[in-house]
Amino acid sequence: MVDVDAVLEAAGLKNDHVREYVKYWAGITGAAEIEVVSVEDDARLVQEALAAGEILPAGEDLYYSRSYYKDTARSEERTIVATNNPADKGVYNNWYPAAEMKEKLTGLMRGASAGKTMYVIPYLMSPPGSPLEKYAAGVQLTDNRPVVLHMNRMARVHVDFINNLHDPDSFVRAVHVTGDLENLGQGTPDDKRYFVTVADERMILHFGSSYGGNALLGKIAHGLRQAAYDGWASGKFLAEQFMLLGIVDRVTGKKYHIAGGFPSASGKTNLAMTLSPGALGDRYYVEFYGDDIAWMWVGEDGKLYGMNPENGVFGVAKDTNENTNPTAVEAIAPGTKAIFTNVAYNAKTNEVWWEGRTPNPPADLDGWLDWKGNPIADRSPAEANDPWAHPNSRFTTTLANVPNIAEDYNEPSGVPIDAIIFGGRTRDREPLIRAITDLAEGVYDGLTLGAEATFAADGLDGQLRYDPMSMRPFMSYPEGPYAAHWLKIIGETTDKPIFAHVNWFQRDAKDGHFLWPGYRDNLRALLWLMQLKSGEVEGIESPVGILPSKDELNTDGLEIDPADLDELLTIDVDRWKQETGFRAAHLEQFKDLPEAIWAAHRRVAENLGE
Ligand code: GTP
Ligand code: SPV
Ligand code: MN
Repeated sequence: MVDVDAVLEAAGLKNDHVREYVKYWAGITGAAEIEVVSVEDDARLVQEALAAGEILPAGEDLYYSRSYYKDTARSEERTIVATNNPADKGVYNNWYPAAEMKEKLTGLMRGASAGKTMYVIPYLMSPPGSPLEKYAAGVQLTDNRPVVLHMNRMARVHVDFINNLHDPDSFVRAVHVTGDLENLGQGTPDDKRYFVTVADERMILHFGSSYGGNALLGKIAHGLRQAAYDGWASGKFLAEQFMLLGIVDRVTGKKYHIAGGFPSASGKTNLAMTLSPGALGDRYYVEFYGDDIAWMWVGEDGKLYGMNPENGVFGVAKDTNENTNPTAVEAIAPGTKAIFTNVAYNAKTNEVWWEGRTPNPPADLDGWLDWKGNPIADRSPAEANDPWAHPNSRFTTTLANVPNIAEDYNEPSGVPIDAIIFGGRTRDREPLIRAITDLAEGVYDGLTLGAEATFAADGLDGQLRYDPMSMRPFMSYPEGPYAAHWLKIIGETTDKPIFAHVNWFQRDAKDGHFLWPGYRDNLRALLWLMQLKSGEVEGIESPVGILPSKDELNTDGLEIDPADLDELLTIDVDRWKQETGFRAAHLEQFKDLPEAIWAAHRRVAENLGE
């Protein structure tokens, strides 16, 4: 048994509550060694991981990692929120009693790190000094070195963050045990993976994965599930799966900030990293704050403030290239210490590749391995069309590497939020943008956000898979109180953000092409929204919000078929009436939904002539 006290003392870890916590779980997991990590240790840990073959070189200060082939994405079915209060059960949070889950996870973790090093990662999910700092401190324990390397990039990692806590007992206890990945029965009735947030005890227990949100516990387990619960329990803030960006107008000198929720893999990273379309580039400049999580609170001046609790980007690799996302390409260039996971790798040249990186895959197959590590050159004809990279393969890089990172991204004050936008993948009905000025109607719109039903989700034609506020997989408390908490927080502002629903994914009914070019041109819709808010344009009232008139939308240099633009800026009332019925059924699932939300629903239905 390791002398935990001696190791923690030598590492300068002074917090007695942290010491007790580490000792307890070191005992349960049976780890052979304990090591406290600060970000300064990264270079050494990288060398150790390279020497052990856990990561591979991928160019100058770039690294490649591969996860077990049955462990390549966040698992929604195995994710649980547990508390001591059965009233915390919601429709989406997969609630279980805390005592049952703690016992279950303790059993699974017992002895499961035997022979391994348990890394102690003190972290902060906020800029130091933030008004929400007390909700941001955590200590992750993990028996997996590549997970440590990812945490060093995604969170602020330093022993000082938990030595100097205002309340030394107020930190999230986040235990990650990898488990025997080859024997966990992933996807079978005997699945042994459990990803549990014991929200009212601020404890996270994840067993059975080394990938992404399952293993980097600062990110969605703490940054979203735990923080959303804390924000509600304290009545002080919102924690949402939102991107956060700034728009600088070089002519007027004004700066706007927009936060927005799009379901996973629906364009948050791309929007937050976007550059202005060429013709507008002299005037407008987009600044990156965050691409996956925003915490929002009301400032003393009555404005809504927001900040990105993360310190890095865990971005979808697929289709990332110089045209779609040049900023991302720069953020993962040689020298950035970025880590690529589950993309294709060339063992001879150390290059990486993924679908959409270049129009065609490398012609010379020599040395190329697919994401599972199998040589591409040895593929059978039946495998010839399999992707080289996993569709959910990702890159990990720190915020400081993003070329358009906002100068003030690390400021504890956060930034005032002018607008909150929602957007999903919707092939019809949803126009390019519709603005909503009423608070309850804005919250109602977020609660009815959805993305198209795919082959995986059974649904009626035209019906969405609803993903309220893009939080469906991260919801930690019931939906009725969630809506009430939104109304309360934004209701406390004296300078309200404007709401809007955006859709970059509308398609032509006949040939299926995207009506809107998307990517950089998305800025045009956001600029109109800022002009509407400041009264520079009026827009056109529709039953479901205010739409831009064709003259108001800045189309300088935009290449679009005028008929497509017409369609993007009109409302299909019949489809909307059908949607209203689906929405009522969706909202009826939620207990204690505030009357203000139902009233908003009825107003929209009446506007449509229902
Ligand atoms: P998570 O990290 O999973 O939460 O996802 P995200 O919302 O950050 O998604 P991301 O920005 O990585 O986008 C996912 C996919 O959407 C990528 O394949 C993009 O190429 C595609 N995409 C993003 N923006 C647009 C757009 O404006 N138009 C079109 N057609 N596709 C887009
Ligand atoms: C998502 O799935 O929405 C992500 C990736 O952002 S993960 O961190 O794995 O949840
Ligand atoms: Mn996400």
